[in-house]
Amino acid sequence: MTAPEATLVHVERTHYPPLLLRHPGNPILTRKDWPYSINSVFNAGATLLPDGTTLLLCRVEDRRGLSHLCAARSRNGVDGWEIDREPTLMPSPHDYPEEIWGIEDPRITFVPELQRYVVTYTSYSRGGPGVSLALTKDFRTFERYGVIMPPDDKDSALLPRRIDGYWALIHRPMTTLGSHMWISYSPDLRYWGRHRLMLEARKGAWWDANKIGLSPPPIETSRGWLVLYNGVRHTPSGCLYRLGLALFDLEKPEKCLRRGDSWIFGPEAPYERHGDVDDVVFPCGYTMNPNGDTINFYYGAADCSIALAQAGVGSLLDWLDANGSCERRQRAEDL
Ligand code: BMA
Repeated sequence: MTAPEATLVHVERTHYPPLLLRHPGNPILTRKDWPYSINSVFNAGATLLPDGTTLLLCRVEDRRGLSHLCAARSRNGVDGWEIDREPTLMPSPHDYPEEIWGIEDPRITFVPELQRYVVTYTSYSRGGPGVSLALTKDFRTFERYGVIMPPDDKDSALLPRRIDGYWALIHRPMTTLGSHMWISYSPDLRYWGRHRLMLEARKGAWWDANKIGLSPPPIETSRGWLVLYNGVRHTPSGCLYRLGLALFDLEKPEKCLRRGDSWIFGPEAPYERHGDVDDVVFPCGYTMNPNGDTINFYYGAADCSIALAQAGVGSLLDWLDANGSCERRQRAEDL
């Protein structure tokens, strides 16, 4: 006898206890919420402001297909969003020609030493996507540093403190080796060097075989930098974007301590499965609740809306202990 559908769904869920729990109000922001005409809103950077307000710096795609960034603020990080009436940060191709086709996918890092938020974002140039950087105190005015990593490069975020005296930037250049995560160092946020391969896309049938890239900025824990990354698998019907977990050494962040084998979150809900780009979950930001454990991940769903999922740092680390293994150390000739 065939089991009723509800039972099948239940059985499937018990086999894979979810680590990231979707908010019942998802998607929490869509184009219908916007005070001006847009095509879509997705892939938002996130941070907490000094008064506890959640700020999302959202990627907004206009009806030409070009993206800009727009800030949304909420007291509880879930609803009651106050959205800037006009774009907050527009591409400025006159001064920054690398932004000719828009700016996308911001990540926000608050840097105590600078008392500034550092925003890294994709600048879409004629040569492809590159990494740009801007500083802000209030998300109203920005000091642009321009492009800091030439194309093809994206999925970047700054660590919140210097490592051994140098700023550290994680990013995802596309090289003939593939689309892997790298880390680079700088004395001043402008000049970057000491490039190191950090985490590789796997090969063959793996869920993260074709491309990987940093999702939100790394989360500093007592055991290491906890990194949520997006992994892409090419399929005959398109790309599948899912999320994996890895842990890196606190003082040598290119050193991977553990990497999970399976993905921990993938497109399942209808708003993740169907949109302008089907089957995409793409977090660019997180905030930490006052309890110091619950993380709010803000993710773009199917390149159409913003959704929220929560997880505990402790449970993510426990999962890595049970399901992760030590990465093979990179050999110098890999570079
Ligand atoms: C990636 C990025 C994201 C996007 C995703 C799915 O390469 O460009 O901005 O959400 O593709 O289209």
